[in-house]
Amino acid sequence: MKKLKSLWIPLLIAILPMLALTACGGGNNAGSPAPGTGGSPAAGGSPAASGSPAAGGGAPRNIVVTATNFAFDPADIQLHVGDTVQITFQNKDGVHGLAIPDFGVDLRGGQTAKFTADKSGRFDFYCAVQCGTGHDNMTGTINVAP
Ligand SMILES: [Cu+2]
Repeated sequence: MKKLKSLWIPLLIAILPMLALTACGGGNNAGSPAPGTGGSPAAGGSPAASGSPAAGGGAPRNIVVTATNFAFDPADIQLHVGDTVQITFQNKDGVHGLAIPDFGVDLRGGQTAKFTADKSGRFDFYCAVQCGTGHDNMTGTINVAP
């Protein structure tokens, strides 16, 4: 018995550091993506300094239009010339569509489109699905400021 115990202790001493090394290796692998992603915001730091990251970076504005029976929310969208918009259309009540002919947008529920407001003015949008008695009232306006 004494000989067995004396064999186990060196074995444990040999195994424990290996377990510790494995744990450390895993930690290093998990950590390595973080410095990579941390590097890119530093490179793109200048738009933040301008105070308007969305405008400076050219990132699309996300707008969600929700339809109910029988209205759009929002029914009035304010943009500036040059804005790139990612517009998502959702049906909350009923089945409707969103058509913005001036910008080539024609969406059904759950769909997303991207367009650039390349001209100033007031542009109507309306429901693109014959949805019932209130269908003709389902209109909205996009106001693009110069
Ligand atoms: Cu409709």
